Amino acid sequence: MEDKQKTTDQIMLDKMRESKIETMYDRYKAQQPQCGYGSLALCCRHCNYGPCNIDPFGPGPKRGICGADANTFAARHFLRMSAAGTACHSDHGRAVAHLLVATARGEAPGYRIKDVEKLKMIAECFDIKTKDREINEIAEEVGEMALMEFGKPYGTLLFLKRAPAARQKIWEKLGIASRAIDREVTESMHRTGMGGDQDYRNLTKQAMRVSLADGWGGSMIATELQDILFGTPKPVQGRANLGVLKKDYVNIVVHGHEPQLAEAIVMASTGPDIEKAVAAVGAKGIVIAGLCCTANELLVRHGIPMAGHMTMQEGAMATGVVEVMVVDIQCVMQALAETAKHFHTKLVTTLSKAKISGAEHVEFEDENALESAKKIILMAIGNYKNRDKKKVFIPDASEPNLIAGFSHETIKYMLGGRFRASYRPLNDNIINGRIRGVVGIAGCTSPKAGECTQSYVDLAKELIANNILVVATGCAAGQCASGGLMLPELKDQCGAGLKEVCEAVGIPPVLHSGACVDNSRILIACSEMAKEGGLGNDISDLPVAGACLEWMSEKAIAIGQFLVASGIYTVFGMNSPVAGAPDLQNLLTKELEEQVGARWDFQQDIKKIGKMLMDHIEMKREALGINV
Ligand code: NFS
Ligand code: SF4
Repeated sequence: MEDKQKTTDQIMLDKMRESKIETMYDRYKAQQPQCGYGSLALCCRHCNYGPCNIDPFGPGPKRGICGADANTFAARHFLRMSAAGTACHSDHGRAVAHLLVATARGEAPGYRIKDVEKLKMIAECFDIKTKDREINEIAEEVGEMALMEFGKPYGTLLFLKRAPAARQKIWEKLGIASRAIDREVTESMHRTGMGGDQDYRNLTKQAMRVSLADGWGGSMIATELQDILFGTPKPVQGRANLGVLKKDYVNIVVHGHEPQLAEAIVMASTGPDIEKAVAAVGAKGIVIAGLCCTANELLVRHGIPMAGHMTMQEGAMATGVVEVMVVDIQCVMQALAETAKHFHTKLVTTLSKAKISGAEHVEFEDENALESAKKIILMAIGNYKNRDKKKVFIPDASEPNLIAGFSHETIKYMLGGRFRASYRPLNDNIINGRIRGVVGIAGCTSPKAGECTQSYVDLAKELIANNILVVATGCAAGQCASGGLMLPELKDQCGAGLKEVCEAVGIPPVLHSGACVDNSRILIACSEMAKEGGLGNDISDLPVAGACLEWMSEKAIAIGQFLVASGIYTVFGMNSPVAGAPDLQNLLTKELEEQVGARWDFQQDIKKIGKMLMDHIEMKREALGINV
């Protein structure tokens, strides 16, 4: 294959192989064959009687030492994954709430309230008075109220009220309306311990309740409070690919998830002293680029370039031009410490809750964020001289320009017009069939799916060609961004109806809506579409669906489960997380439909997923009587 046809990550991977630098693909190979019990969720080590295994096929044991069966094994595992995913997004949300309070109190130098309108809207959601009050006073109360959502002893989460009334009734009837976020996570751990909850249906209900505490709790708090602090995303131009890193510049790559770190790095990267320091080392300037969800956060709010998604992190370092890779938490591979040894790159951790052996640590707190950020920037500038020019290799692939920044507010505004922003026009375009439906693609990239795949790009292309609007988040969005899919010109690859809408409104057919916590934006968009009328009265009536092709993180499971519990049919690629428990698999992929009006599907062959999503959308259209 000519280099030109190869993706940047493939070019980089080839180069790393040539340079004998180990990658995740090597380690993936070394892990083969992966444990069959684990792959089927038939391994339990929740107590020291174990580890226990269940033999799915042969004459071996069908129960653990305590008597737990395959469904219990898999359901406990599934619930723990949901709880862990919820904990990740929610602990992130908590950090943002703390920052909002600190900012309001003037204790977080550099940060400020950027979106007052959203602050007031969230205050109203929380029943906080806004009239005749100082902005900072409102912000402090909003932050504190958000913090209470984690541990309040009574009642259910306040954001659940943002769902359509019909949806709220379903949650109440099933007893899955989430209570305090920490309570749901703790209870999930409690129930999955040895001798706890041992009914797979009951365990799966808790998986819904804890995941709803993610989507409508921790993730939504993260998204909304970040918008208040850093601005609600609006369409913005950006660039993506390893090509955003520049030879003659000091390159700082920000990797991880919580945008407060990246925002501080951006704030601290300008000013006369920094310029002087850069000039003194002979560099032309500073490039800040993002990786993983930090990249998504920076891209949708500021148009700051994205170096890549999950499976590109080692490759980004192997360009040899990264002076500092600064990380916070989640999806940061320990392998980076080893990759860094081949280069002059410094790997810098910033949170006391996430250190990596071999990395340098610069502690990052709300109160000293700017100072720490400056220290890291000066460290990068100082490290520029240590770069080994012989090792520099930036894949010469194009770096597509793109448009990102489609919050649900923006989608509403762009489609609905300046004066009466609403989802009416989107609903109308769905009803008249120009747009068949909407698919949210979310989640990770994985070596299990193949080497440097373009699976999300292929899926998005298939969907838009069939007049389905695509909303992307997380690493799925990252892959679509580097695949050049977020350009208005892409309308030419759309079906006629979607093309017409994209042309009239000036949006690309694949909308970048942010990081994984921003899947909460999809929940709000769907709620508003349902409330707008004409497409039923609940999220489960809408011709919409969700897909994650290459899931990796426990966070992806929590997302899938809250999408389903919110009424959105969701397909995951590769292996089912509960494959060894046929009854549980049946519950997730069939029975849940009766409970929550939506279900999971798992499909090994990711090429088949496009058709599954489209069939679902047509089925919903038919039920609505709009099969035009
Ligand atoms: Ni989502 Fe973001 Fe990417 Fe997967 Fe990891 S970065 S929070 S978990 S790998 S999409
Ligand atoms: Fe085995 Fe039961 Fe203990 Fe799990 S909880 S390790 S199945 S005895």
